[in-house]
Amino acid sequence: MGISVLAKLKEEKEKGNAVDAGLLRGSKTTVTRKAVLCYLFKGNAALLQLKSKDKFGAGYWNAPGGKIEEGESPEAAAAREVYEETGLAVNSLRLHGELLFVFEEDEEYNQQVFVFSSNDFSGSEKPSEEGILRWFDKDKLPFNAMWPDDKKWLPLLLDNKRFRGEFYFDSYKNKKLLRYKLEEI
Ligand code: 6OG
Repeated sequence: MGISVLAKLKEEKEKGNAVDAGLLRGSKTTVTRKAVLCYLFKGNAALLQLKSKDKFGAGYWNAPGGKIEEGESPEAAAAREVYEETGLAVNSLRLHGELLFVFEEDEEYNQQVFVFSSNDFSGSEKPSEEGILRWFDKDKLPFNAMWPDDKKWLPLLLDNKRFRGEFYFDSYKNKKLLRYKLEEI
């Protein structure tokens, strides 16, 4: 690795844009996007959203979430996104872990995602333009219509565990999961 690349990575890291990618043996992956996901649970049900056309992950069921804004904490972003996308106000959140998603052919989509859950919220849900909402039985989640990484780590979240993971896809268009690393913490 040339010195200029190292210098650039150091600069990125100082700006908070580079994250350790252990699967690539200590190399750094530049991540400019930081986002959150927040699973809401009511008894045995989980609230998912069918991402609308033109949204990131369109056609997939996913938890409410989205990008962290400048100067915002992951917790604040999770509460804001849940409110904007569901109309529900979360009173408390549990942080389960951090996931790194890498799209090898589309670096601009690489993102670090903080994953939360909550069973402590109020209000009544209403959909947004991000997508329609539906409560699913925790044991009947629509994994065939969800991001391919979800079936790897979501069982840990459902088990109330904490974890860290890295998932490598070919491209945003293909969404083929090439390899991954996942550990409980
Ligand atoms: P917006 O661009 O919509 O934020 N996200 C993923 N979620 C899952 N389950 N799997 C992935 O594997 C994901 N990559 C990103 C994080 C993007 C939203 O999509 C989530 C954010 O909630 C690749 O603002």
